[in-house]
Amino acid sequence: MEKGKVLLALTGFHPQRWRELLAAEREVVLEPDGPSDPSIAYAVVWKQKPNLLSSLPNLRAIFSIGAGVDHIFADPGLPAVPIVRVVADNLTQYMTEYVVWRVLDHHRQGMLYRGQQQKKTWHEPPQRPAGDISVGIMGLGNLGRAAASVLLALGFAVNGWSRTEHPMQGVSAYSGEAGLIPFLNATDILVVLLPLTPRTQGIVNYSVLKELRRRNGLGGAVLINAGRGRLQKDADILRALDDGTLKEASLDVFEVEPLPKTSPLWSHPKVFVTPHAAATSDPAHLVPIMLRQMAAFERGEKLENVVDREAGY
Ligand code: NDP
Ligand code: OXD
Repeated sequence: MEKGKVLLALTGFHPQRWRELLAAEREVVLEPDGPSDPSIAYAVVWKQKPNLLSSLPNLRAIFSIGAGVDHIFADPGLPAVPIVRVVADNLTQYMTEYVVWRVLDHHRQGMLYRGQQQKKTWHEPPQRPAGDISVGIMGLGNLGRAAASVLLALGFAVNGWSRTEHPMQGVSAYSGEAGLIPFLNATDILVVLLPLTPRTQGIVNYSVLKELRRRNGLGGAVLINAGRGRLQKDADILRALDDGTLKEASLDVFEVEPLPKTSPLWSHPKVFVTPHAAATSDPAHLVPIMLRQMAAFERGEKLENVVDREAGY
């Protein structure tokens, strides 16, 4: 197969570094030469413009620059070519760091101590062992499993929830709709690492949060969402924080991003906000993986990490 040209179509990311790195091996353009440009073989995208890819006659594959692909499926004119998502050690490592950082901060009462420091209060609250706390990972996929193994090594009890059954040593695994309530009932700290699909949209709502266990040590249930903002209902999280259903939350993603300045989440004393920064897409690590895949595809090999269109992730 002939060496194909790359269309780089990024919204919200500066293309320069991606372009330079892709250009080491490929011809790269930022716009097709007309709506049915025959020269484009691959599209490397983040939130591509709707219908941009729909009539490219020789498009072979679409590469997401992130692990999530909801931004690609948002396009009503998506052509029927394989969609490849990011699975990369360095992105997985970033996400593991974020999850472990936030779990430890809630477990070791970081919010309480930051408040005490502001008031110059010298007070030591009771401490609990990690083994008293169950961390429930909603979305026990590539990122969820990596975080789970580090949390297990730290001594936390770990539960996982996935669409299909996935046993993992040391993790109490739940799956499907039937597994959701038992999973929540056994979870003190809920970590959301689901993809956004029609089945998961809005799943982090008040009635789900109400099912969390609030038994051991933490003094309430905790939510950590690093999956996607539209998995959650921001208003339900606020309600849950204000009536004690939730003790605290760490949110990296929001229904609307950037989080509007008017959102009460910004200044809520029980909320820790990061700007969709849990695991960044670093072109220096991700472009070589894409280039390797394109070259392998042209040698007749199969693409890896191809999205299941039916499942939507
Ligand atoms: P994976 O596809 O490897 O894992 C997804 C997991 O979610 C799987 O366990 C899957 O189940 C489960 N799942 C999907 N749909 C359902 C459902 N309806 N019910 C129950 N479980 C479900 O994805 P990754 O781990 O690589 O990434 C997860 C998400 O993290 C991405 O889609 C993205 O949205 C988000 N992300 C956020 C970043 C950030 O910076 N905030 C950075 C990177 C990713 P099963 O195992 O059965 O397939
Ligand atoms: C991703 C992201 O999906 O950064 O990789 O959100």
